[in-house]
Amino acid sequence: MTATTINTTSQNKFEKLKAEKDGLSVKAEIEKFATLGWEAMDETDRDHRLKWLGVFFRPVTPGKFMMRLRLPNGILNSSQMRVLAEVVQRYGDDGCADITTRQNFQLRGIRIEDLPEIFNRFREVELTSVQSGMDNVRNITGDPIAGLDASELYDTRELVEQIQAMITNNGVGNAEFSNLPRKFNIAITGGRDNSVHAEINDLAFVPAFIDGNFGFNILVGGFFSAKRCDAAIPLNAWVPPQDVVAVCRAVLEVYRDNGLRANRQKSRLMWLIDEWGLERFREEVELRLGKSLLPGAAYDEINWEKRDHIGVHKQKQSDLYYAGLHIPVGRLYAEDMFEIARLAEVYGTSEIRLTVEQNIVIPNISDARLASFFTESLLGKFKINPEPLTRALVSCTGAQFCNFALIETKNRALAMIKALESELEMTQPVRIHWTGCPNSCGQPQVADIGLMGTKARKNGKPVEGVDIYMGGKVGKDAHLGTCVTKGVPCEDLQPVLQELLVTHFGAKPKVLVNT
Ligand code: SRM
Ligand code: SF4
Repeated sequence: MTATTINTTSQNKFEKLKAEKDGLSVKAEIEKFATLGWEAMDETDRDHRLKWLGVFFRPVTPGKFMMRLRLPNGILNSSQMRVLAEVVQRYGDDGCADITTRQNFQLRGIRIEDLPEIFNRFREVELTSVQSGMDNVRNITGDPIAGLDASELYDTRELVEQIQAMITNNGVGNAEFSNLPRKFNIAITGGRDNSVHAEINDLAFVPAFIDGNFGFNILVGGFFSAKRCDAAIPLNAWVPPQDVVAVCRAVLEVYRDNGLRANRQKSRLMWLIDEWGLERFREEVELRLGKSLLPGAAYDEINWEKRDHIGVHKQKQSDLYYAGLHIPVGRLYAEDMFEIARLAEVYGTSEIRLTVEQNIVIPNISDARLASFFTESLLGKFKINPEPLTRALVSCTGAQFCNFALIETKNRALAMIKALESELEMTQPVRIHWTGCPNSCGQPQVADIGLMGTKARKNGKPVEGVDIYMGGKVGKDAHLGTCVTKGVPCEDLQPVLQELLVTHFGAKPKVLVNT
């Protein structure tokens, strides 16, 4: 079955809108939409199909759209960063950018009348936002220090580029993969610390050797949704690097043509694997691939604790360093982005990388330039040695821009960390992840302490609250955390977190000295 002959007999609202008109077809209508304006255009095009171009209508801020890019392996250059900065700059206070939990950028404040020009600017610097939302493959993640890391087993950059090129037809859009049953996440890691959270992707490749040959063990079916969360499971298959793109294609074809489409709550890949069993799923992938997959290696090479890439670290190239700058909850404004672009040019090789912890890495800073780099005022705002709790803070978008949100997240997360750090002496970073609703974009299940927005009650009245998750383990032996406490009102959260940090993470109350 090809993409154009998908069986859409039992159709929900989303299957219907896709069957009526492929999401990618709005690409040809951008000039028309820009002239019509957001209020006059067709609502289905505006609220749904535009997401195939990475343009998201925001019901919370109508008329001010969000744009989600695609940055394979989280890498961009300073010219691209400047273009993104110029795009958000024109929207004044409405314009900003967020680094996402998939090593990616989202831009805010976008006006529909500016889309033709924005897409032109993107084309000039080879940026694309195509197929980054709705039933498409999301940004493909890879090691943020690929090619820099002396201990890496494989440099993931080229493979990630190739997978994106295959899926998006080199960034222009590919109707072959524009009608999946649901979203789909791919990650690939060649390092030893699983810096991409492989276990929470629908399809992931982790380093493993067979008879001394390098390749990847394949994991499948990892996902979070409001209804169900599962870590990916081994497919019991191993591929050499040169087969990774073909395996991605084969898995996507199997999922596209057989994934469950009637109930969107059950449309992610794991539900198909449940229905078929892993053996049949593997056989169907082999059929599409046109050859057998080798059995998976007995163990993979993920045997390090996860690094966060903050701070200045030696690269494998002699006399070169990379600097990881902490970006509080991933939020950047135009002036920050111009400055980051400048630093990357002055001290590095114009390259900028993003991490799944919503931070930035500037690679290739020479030994001789380090002393001068340390004097840059931007490092006062985006620190290379932040406080332990701040250092590991992650937050999803939340109520400021997301209509699914049950609570405000980013500002609350920052205020809470500040309050906790004023009360506690920490000896180690503790990964606290905030997510505004059960969709789990902020990945609370991978955190030491995960906070998921919910409606709680206090004194008989509804208030903003969180469910608390604990036990998420990343890197070696990664596994998901679980909910330990439900419905804590946000206004009562600080002492609860304080207690958890003291009891489980060695925090000590600060001795306050009267002056
Ligand atoms: Fe997400 C939907 C933001 C990573 C699971 N996610 C949304 C929407 C598009 C909802 C909406 O239309 O408002 C959010 C956009 C809000 C906004 O204005 O920013 C949104 N998701 C995000 C981001 C920006 C969170 C962040 O602050 O970093 C991340 C963008 C990643 C990217 O660059 O593509 C983001 N979302 C994730 C992740 C984490 C990951 O991929 O590692 C997950 C859990 C993993 C997974 O998908 O299996 C995630 N987002 C969801 C879901 C639940 C999916 C499901 O199967 O039910 C939804 C709801 C949906 O798709 O229907 C969702
Ligand atoms: Fe929005 Fe919920 Fe995702 Fe946060 S977790 S960005 S609130 S959908």
